[in-house]
Amino acid sequence: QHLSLIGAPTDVGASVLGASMGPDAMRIAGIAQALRQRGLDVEDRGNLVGPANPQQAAQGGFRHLAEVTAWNRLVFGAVSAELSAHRLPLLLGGDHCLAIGSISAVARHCRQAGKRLRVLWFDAHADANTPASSPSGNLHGMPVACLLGDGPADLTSLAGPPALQPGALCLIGVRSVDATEKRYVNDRGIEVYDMRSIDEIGMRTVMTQALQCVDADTHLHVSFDLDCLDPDIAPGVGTPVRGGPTYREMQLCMEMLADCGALGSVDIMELNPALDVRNQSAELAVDLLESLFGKSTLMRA
Ligand code: DIR
Ligand code: MN
Ligand code: MN
Ligand code: MN
Repeated sequence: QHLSLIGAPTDVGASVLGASMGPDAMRIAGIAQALRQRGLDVEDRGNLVGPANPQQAAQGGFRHLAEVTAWNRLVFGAVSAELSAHRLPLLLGGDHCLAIGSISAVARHCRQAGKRLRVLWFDAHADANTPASSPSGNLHGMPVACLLGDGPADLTSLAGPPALQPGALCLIGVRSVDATEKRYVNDRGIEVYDMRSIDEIGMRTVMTQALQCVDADTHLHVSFDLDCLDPDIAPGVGTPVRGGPTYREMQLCMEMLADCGALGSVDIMELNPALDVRNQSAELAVDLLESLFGKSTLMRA
């Protein structure tokens, strides 16, 4: 398997500064070497170069819309290029607004290749605000809505029509949802496994259900916001929320994703080295990615 690392060092969509250092922290944690040890052909494409963070207040419901658009166009181009070359793009964030560009590129690729798209969105948050509902104007709180077609045209139409139908999407690990997001997610019938469902039915059943529709013709995209994890094990994020999945739960989750054999693209987002403790969240991200790409303790039947 051929894999390309794409660094997107920006925090223009976030509330807290520092996610711009995420890609290099994952390199320091040995991401390329770890994945090569899995037998993958890994190319590190380096970091995209986009506009600086102007650190301005919201205008018309958004913060930094022009810069967020510029970054997402860069990500869209870089991810599209890897997919066209039959390489698996692994986007190193950077804040989660960049999933708009990444998943828009994947959606267009799937349309052209006649593949069904399944997106699993791992996050403490629903990321389903619209400009009208956002409490902050931060675009990292809006990518889910933008991908479903609700947001500024610059961001909803990167791939032409909206990237996602509600049925393609599944949110996992959610535990901090604004009242307006609750209604948005509910009205559209989006599949959600919040922390309560993980508690009640367990990660194994959650993943079995989330992957039920995945078949040989499916392109599986994993968009992983590191704040999905419990902050006790992943403190290096801008908006931590207590009560996330444990290390073992997320390992199981990654191993089940590897077993399904449909993985086509990945975002690993919101790592904030300025808030981390000795790069442990970056090292955890690398550890989980190893499992996502097939590392297991034993050979299994
Ligand atoms: C909040 C926080 N719902 C917002 N969202 C975050 O600003 O829209 N997403 N932190 O990762
Ligand atoms: Mn392909
Ligand atoms: Mn989040
Ligand atoms: Mn997010």
